[in-house]
Amino acid sequence: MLDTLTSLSHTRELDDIVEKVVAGERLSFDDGMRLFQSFDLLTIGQLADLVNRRINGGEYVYFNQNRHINPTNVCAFHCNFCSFARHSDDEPGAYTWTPEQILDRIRGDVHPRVTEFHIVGGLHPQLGFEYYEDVLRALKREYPHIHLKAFTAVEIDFFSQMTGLDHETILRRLMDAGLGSMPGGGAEIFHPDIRRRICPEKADAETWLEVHRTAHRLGLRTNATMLYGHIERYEHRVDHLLRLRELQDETGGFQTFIPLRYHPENNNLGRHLDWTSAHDTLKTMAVSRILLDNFPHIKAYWVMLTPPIAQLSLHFGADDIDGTVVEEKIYHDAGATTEEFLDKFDLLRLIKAAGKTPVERDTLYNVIEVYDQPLEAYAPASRKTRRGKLKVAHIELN
Ligand code: V47
Repeated sequence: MLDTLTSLSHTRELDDIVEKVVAGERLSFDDGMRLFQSFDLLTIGQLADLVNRRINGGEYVYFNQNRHINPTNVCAFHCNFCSFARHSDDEPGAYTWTPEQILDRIRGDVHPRVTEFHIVGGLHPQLGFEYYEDVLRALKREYPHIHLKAFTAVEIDFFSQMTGLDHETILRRLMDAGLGSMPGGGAEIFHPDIRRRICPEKADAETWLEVHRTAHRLGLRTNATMLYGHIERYEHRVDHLLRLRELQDETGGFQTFIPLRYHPENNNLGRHLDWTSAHDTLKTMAVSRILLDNFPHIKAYWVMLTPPIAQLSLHFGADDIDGTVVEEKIYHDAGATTEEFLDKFDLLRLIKAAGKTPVERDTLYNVIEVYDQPLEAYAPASRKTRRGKLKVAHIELN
């Protein structure tokens, strides 16, 4: 394996790092910097693929049938990268749904195979913590079998400041209301030089990590993210990834890491910035997989990346593409042109056309179904011609 990888290495500049990864050695801060600084994308991709194979076998790619819910976009904080927030109920476009309005809104699309609600939103200055508990309770009452992955560490810290209760008490109360796990948002970039410029009011790195540490201690699994492609430099990305790796060594409670590509439209930061490149996106995915050697999964969130780049990411270390999503606001307010919903067949097709086997999972990665038959076996009638032929190129039918 070593010979193959080093002989395929294009520039040879990464040979010593290739040797370390092949030997299963952990990479240092400097190694991480050299990976980001290199343009030898194929070597980096191969290394990420090797790590993915080691951790996940490399054949399976996970997805779920989920629905995103953003209960309010009214937010007390002013993050410079955010296009979703409104700062008062009166601002044009501001909304807050009552728990009943949420139920009315989702009823039409929650079919029996949906296993997860992903719930994040604004930090509403007046609603009070009880509103957020009520949202969880209402969803759990109507859908007791659906897992609630809800509220970022930043939201948990905001609830704590609002009520004077500590993080543990807030988390326990939310668990009583139905909380099953936490998403990875709000991490942005941990380094204070960047954090104070992009989200000065947000919980700092230590607080974000402490909330996740507490959640892990209480038995909750959580995810982690990194917002990249704005004013941060490579050193800030490596610092961010290594802080996550350190906490994971301590608790083992993270499931998935999701690199989030910055979207520059309709926000303050975007007045000075354009979209980062596809090359940078694939490299960031791959370097994340290589450095986070203790994270079980790396997610290529298709809404944020576009389905074609999410598909390519499956050969650059990612083993998950998120789910059906249904309704998405945070990225679409910031310039995303992707769909908000892909159905199960779309996801199967995307994964199978990359030569991988789709696995439908629940939030905690319990396997629901392995789709190892040819794609045709899963096609609904709407995807076939009147003669019963599948409307995709024959070359995809693997
Ligand atoms: O925390 C906000 C980011 C996050 C922009 O855990 C932006 O499975 C890019 O965390 N450009 C929320 N990013 C989304 C999130 C997430 C998404 C999917 C799955 C999971 C998971 C978590 O979105 C925020 C912030 O980092 N964000 N604005 C923007 N303009």
